[in-house]
Amino acid sequence: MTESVTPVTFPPAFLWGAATSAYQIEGAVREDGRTPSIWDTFSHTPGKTAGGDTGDIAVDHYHRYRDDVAMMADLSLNAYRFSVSWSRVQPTGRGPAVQRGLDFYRRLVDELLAKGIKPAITLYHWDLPQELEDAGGWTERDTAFRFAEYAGIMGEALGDRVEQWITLNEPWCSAFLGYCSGVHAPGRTDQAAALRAAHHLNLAHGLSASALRAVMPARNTVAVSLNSSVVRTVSQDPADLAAARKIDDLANGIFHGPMLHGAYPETLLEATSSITDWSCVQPGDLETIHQPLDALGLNYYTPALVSAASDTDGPRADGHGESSYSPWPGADDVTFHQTPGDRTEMGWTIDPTGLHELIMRYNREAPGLPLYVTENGAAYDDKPDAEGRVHDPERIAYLHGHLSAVRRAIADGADVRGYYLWSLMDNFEWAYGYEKRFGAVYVDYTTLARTPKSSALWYAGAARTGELPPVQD
Ligand code: PNW
Repeated sequence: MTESVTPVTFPPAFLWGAATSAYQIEGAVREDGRTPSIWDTFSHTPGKTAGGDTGDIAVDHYHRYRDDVAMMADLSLNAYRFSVSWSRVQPTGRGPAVQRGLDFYRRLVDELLAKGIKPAITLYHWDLPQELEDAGGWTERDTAFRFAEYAGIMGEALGDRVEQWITLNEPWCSAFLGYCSGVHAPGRTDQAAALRAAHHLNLAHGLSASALRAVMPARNTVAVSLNSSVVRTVSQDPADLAAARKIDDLANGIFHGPMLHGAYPETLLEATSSITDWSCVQPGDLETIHQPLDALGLNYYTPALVSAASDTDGPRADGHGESSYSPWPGADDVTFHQTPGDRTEMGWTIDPTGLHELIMRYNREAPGLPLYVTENGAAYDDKPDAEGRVHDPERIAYLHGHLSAVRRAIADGADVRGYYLWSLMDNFEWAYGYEKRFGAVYVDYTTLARTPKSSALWYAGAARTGELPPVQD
């Protein structure tokens, strides 16, 4: 998998980070005033997650954060992206903040800063307070305003010490896996509701960006992390290109359209017109959403390959989990194909060229906007050997391939400022529970002991030197 023999060197200020999210690692779900989020409810609903796994304990980061930060420092990381559990801070999703909840994040941030690790906060990584879901969740316009209020609370509490802020993580997953295919919380299967949710997430982004800026020092940056699909076609046939356009609109344009250009793509509005009249878009919303961003976060795992013509009897190959409901409203005439090549444990094809393509695309779409890869990584079936060491050469090859693609994009003129490996350590992989291990650090789920895999040591070498260490095959 080594792509070149010359050293692959990165800019000196490059951020070498790792990422996590609150529900996937914290545990302590009933402590210090926290109330259930939609993921507590969902994971405790029989049949929703593999093995009935929940985030009740997860990897107990809430109690082990000090050791976890020390481990990051040992691995030479200079950046860490984590998310805040909204219902720890505002248990009902409204009203005054719970001090003990805020205190946890302040302690975590202070620990990071003391070790020279730059924190990046994601405000929403899918764990909506259950009370807000009971009031309609993201299908309800008011949720966007509640989110802005919460953003203001966080900005006020930590804006003096955290420079990098991310409003939403992968709003596509929240809207379409949560409200359309139902494989994620809250598990609803309603196409019109999902499109409404997408708009309200956009609105939440815009409102929260303003709320943050109103209370934070001007040097701080506000970004969003999109899962930004790379959509390819099996042929250049016009019908296949139209199919790709449809998926690109539903995956990307629906979010970056309003966020970067102040409008939904016309082709999206047309393709979904039999599902919704988009009356949820009220006067002024597009201006609110179209905020100047300070940076854009790209999460990338695998490309999509589509063609026209329905193949509704065949297995769906879009890698979005098991559901008889599609997460693509208005796209029943599109077929997803498996991209050829080696795959990770998720069944996701490994294709670093997709990451290069994606970065160059956003470099064109948003000229001058600094870019970060806010997630990239792979799940493998890792097991400790007799000495307790975990060898994961496949993950090293994956990281080497994708970091080389990032370096190529920088050489081609893209302003990529950092990379956050998903994930720092093995954790609760949503509907897949603890079955899928994305960590650079291995977690023993009996003892919760952490052991850096060989990929973590390899990545530490890159972070230390700013150069990718060689890959031994
Ligand atoms: C992202 N899909 O999730 C999330 O941001 C992480 O929390 C997660 O652990 C990681 O990627 C690995 O899955 C995704 O179906 C989940 O396209 C599903 C999809 C994409 C991203």
